[in-house]
Amino acid sequence: DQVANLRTLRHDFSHLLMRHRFVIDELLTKISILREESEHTHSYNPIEHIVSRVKSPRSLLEKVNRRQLPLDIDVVRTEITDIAGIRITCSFIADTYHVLDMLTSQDDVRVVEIKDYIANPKPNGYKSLHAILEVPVFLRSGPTPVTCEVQIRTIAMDFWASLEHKINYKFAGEVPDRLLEELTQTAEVASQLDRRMEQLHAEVHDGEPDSSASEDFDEEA
Ligand code: 0O2
Repeated sequence: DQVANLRTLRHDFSHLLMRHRFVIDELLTKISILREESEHTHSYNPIEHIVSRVKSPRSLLEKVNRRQLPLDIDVVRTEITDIAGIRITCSFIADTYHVLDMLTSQDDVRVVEIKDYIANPKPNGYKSLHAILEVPVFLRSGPTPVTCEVQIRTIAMDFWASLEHKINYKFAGEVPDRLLEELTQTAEVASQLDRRMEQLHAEVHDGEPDSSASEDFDEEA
């Protein structure tokens, strides 16, 4: 009986992960349409690159344990909203808000939550726009809403966040104070860079289409 229960649980969890792969596919299609249409209409591509991941079973279980949730598929599905994750990197701050707007104004996209860490950075200096979106995935049983965490940030924010993540990992969360301080200062330098690059861009391209867009390299999602 216990073995049968375990099998069902395992089957349900792998189905859950599969649904989250599907929601990523749905959202990547939407993002790629927006990107191509922007390029076609405005000769401007607001997106630099996109990466996506589905949480590994191990890190999902770790999070379930950390949050002290029961191993119940419905609880996990509703409580853990970042099983699917997409990270979009843009050149400029204005682009991050623009991309978020374009995505969230679509009829079949429901906004569960938005956290604006660009306007309100975390104390360590972390900046990014986070949106928990719910999108229908069309399964054999019919449309099924599935959530995905979309993080949108500039190249400078992404550079900072990936280094900070590596440093945290290296020190297993116990980062020496001196490094923490240095990191918070570099976050400010990254913000200055963003502001200055945006000003420079506005000065050079004031109202004029970006003709370099068509020369971009292809990127992988
Ligand atoms: P991974 O491996 O990237 O998925 P929760 O999602 O419940 O754990 P919270 O605070 O409600 O936590 O969510 P929040 O603030 O929206 O942040 C979730 C994700 O944002 C993290 O996912 C990171 O990807 C990123 N993030 C948030 N804060 C920081 C930060 O200070 N530095 C860096 N580098 N990234 C951050 P995970 O699950 O932690 O990791």
